[in-house]
Formats: sequence, C-alpha cells, structure tokens
Amino acid sequence: MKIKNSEFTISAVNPRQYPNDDLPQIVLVGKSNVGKSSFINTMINRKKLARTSSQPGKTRLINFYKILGETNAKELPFYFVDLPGYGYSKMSKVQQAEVGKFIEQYLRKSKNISLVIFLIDIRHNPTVNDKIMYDYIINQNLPCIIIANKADKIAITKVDNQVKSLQDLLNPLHDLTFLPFSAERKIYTENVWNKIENKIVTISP
Ligand SMILES: Nc1nc2c(ncn2[C@@H]2O[C@H](COP(=O)(O)OP(=O)(O)OP(=O)(O)O)[C@@H](O)[C@H]2O)c(=O)[nH]1
Ligand SMILES: [Mg+2]
Repeated sequence: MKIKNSEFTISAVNPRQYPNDDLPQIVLVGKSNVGKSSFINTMINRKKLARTSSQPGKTRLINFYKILGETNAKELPFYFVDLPGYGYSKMSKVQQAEVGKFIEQYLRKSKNISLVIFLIDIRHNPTVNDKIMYDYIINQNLPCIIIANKADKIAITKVDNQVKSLQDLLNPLHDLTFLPFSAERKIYTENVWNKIENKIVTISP
C-alpha cells in the first residue's frame, strides 16, 4: 500500500461525532502502552500524527485518522481509529471502567468497522483484561487479527515461536491470524498491509 495522504479527522467522545461517511474503519484495540498509536504512525510513515507517549493512558478520546492509500493504481480511502488503552493501573477503577465503556460503545455502535487490529505485547502472556477484550471482540463477531507488537524486544530467532505460543493461549483453534510487529523497527509491516488491503478492497464499491 502506498500512502498518498493522512490526516487527523476528529477526537470523538460521543457516537454522534463518529465520521458519518461510509469509509471502512480499521480500529486499534489493546491495553494501554502496547503501541496502538505508534502502530498507526509506523504504518503511514508519519512520526507524530497519532499521539504517543511513554506515559500510558495518553489516548483518552477516540481519534479518527483519514488515510488515502493506493494499491494497483486504485485509491483506497479508509480510517485508522485509535482507541484509548485499557488496564492503565494508575487510573482509578472508576476511570478504568469509563474507558472500558467508551471502547465498548464504539465497538457496538460504529457501523463501519472493517477490521479490528488487536495488539498484544509479544513479551508477555495476555493479561486478564486482554482476555476479556478478546472474548468480547470474538463474541461480537467483529473481524479481527492479532498483532504481537514490540517484536524488537526479543531475539529475532524467537519471534515465530513466541507468536505461536501466544496464539495457543488465546486462540487454540488457530483459526485467526496472528502476526508479529515492531512499530519501533518498522518491520513486518507488509503482512499487516496485506490483511488490511484485503478487508478494504472487498468492501469498496
Ligand atoms: N521497543 C518498542 N517500543 C514500542 C513499540 N511500539 C511502541 N513502543 C513504545 O511504547 C510506548 C507506548 O506507545 P504508544 O503508541 O503511545 O502506546 P498506546 O497503545 O497508544 O498507549 P495508550 O494511548 O496509552 O493506550 C512508547 O514509548 C512507544 O515508543 C515497539 O514496537 N517496540
Ligand atoms: Mg495511544
């Protein structure tokens, strides 16, 4: 995918603010600090379009970024949707519950979700919250791929095995796509673009 343009569209607090065009939405879900905003920046070759931080809990609103991609001489407009991260331990329980409701509201109300990109940390077993979120996405029948981010943090020779053992834990039937990724090193992007393109192309007019 070639990126022809990328721009911030809106920070939504309320479903009425979600874009009301019918462009496909590719949404990033995952715990706080796992690299959702970094993922977006890496995929579109922008350093800071999506706000990232070494302090977790930075993304509090639902940020929409409109992307104009091109593949095989065909323009493919879509949104990357950056959700707030869950499970930030420094937030109060009440605030954490609010973030959870916010995420759930988006996943339930947005009509144009083409793909959920569920980010986990390649180094760690999925957290309790990861499992809750994963089950929710599957039960809602949302199309989903799982990305094990921060692959630069482990030896390259261990990456494939680690992705497999994470899949054994979350998806023992192995019927979903699990891929490694590193937003830091900008590696493994091609496989992820292929998955995204497939989803966008099949629903384009
Ligand atoms: N080593 C390494 N660090 C990464 C990678 N991806 C993200 N980070 C770092 O992890 C931290 C958090 O990244 P963000 O992209 O802000 O994470 P987020 O998931 O958007 O976090 P919230 O907005 O709090 O939910 C930053 O310091 C990033 O530089 C990666 O692939 N490798
Ligand atoms: Mg973020």
